Amino acid sequence: MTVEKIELFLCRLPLVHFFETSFGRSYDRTFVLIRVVGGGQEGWGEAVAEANPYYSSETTETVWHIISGFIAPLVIGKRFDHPRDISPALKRIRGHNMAKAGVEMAIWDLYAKSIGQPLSKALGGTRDRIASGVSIGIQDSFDQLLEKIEKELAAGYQRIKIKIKPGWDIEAVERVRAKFGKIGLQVDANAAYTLDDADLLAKLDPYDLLLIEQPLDYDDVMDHATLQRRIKTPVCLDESIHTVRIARDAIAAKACKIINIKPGRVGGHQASIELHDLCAASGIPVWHGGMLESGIGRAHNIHLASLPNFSLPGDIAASKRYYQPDLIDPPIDIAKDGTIAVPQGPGIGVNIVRDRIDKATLRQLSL
Ligand code: OSB
Ligand code: MG
Repeated sequence: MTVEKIELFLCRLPLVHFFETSFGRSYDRTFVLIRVVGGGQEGWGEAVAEANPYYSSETTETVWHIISGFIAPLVIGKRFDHPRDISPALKRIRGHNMAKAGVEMAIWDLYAKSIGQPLSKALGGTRDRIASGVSIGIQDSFDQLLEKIEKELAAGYQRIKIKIKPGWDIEAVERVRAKFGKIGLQVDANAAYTLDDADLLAKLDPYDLLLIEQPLDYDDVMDHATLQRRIKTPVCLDESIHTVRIARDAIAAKACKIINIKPGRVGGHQASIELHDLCAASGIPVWHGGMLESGIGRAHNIHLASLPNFSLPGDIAASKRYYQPDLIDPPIDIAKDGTIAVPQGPGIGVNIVRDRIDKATLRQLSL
C-alpha cells in the first residue's frame, strides 16, 4: 500500500449546544480533516486537537505544522504492508499524537477499503453494535442539567457522564441521583482538582458512581494512586494516558481501575489496540472517549469501540447532539436500546458529503 497524496482541511463547525468543561465553554469546534489517496481509493481521518491547548498541548495549528512538515514526508510515496507499520515509521517524531493519529487513521480507512472490509473487522472488532453514553457539559443551572439528562435518558442512552469542577460537583451529583435514581452515572473533572481535595472527592463515595474521570493533573500518575487509596469511586484516567507505557505504569501504581481510550490521545488505532490489549490482560475495563468529533472521527471511534474489552458505554453518541448537519449522510444515530450500529461497508463505511466539508473549510493544503 502506498499513499500518493495527503490533503489537509482546517474546518470549523458550530455546535448544536455549547459544551462547557472545567477549561471553559465552546460554541463551535475547529479541527483538521485528513484525506489520503492511494491505489485509486481515498481514506479519511480527523485530528481531534482543538483550537486551544487546554485539553491537550496540541492545537489545530500544531497538527497542521507537524503533518505538513514532518509526517507527510515520512509517509508519502513509501510502501507499507499494513497500517500497523505507520506508527513505528513516525517514532522519531516525539509526541504530537493527535497529528499522528489523524494520518494513521486515514490510512487504516484506506487500507480497509482496499481489502473491501469494514474497518471494525480490520482492527479486530468483535461486535456489530456498541453501547452508547453521553457526556453532558456544565450548564447554567442545575435545572438545565436535569432537563438535559431527562432528554438523553428518554433517547435511550445507557449512561450519563457529567462534567464537574469545584463548585459544580457534589451538589450536581446529589441532584441527579435524587431525580433519576440508579441510572449509570459517572463524572469527569478534566484535571480540575488537587490531592488537597481528596476529602471533598470522598463525598462522592455514597453516590455509587461508575467512575471519576481524570480528577487530578494531566501529567500526574502518582497522586492519582494516592487519591484512589482515599476514595471508593473508581478512578479512570483520560488525559494522563498518552502511551501504552504510561498506562502500564499507571496500572502497576494502582493509579486507576478503568481507562478511557481516545485514539487521538495515544497516536491512532494501532496504539489504541495495544492499549486495549494491555488493559484486557491486566483486568482493567476500558471505554471509548469522545472529542466532539464530526461524523468522520465518530465513525472511526465506533469501529474501534467494537473491540471486546470496550466493556463500558462510550462517549460516542448520535451526530445530532453535536452538528446539524453532520459531514456524513446519513448521520450516526442510536437505537432505542442505546446502541449504535457499526457501519458494515468498506473502511469507515459512511458517506462523506464533500460540499459540507468545503463549506466548513477555512484553509486547505495538498501534499
Ligand atoms: O474529557 O472526555 C473529555 C470533549 C472534548 C475534550 C475532552 C473531553 C470531551 C468530552 C466530550 O467529554 C465527549 C463527546 O461527547 O465527544
Ligand atoms: Mg475526559
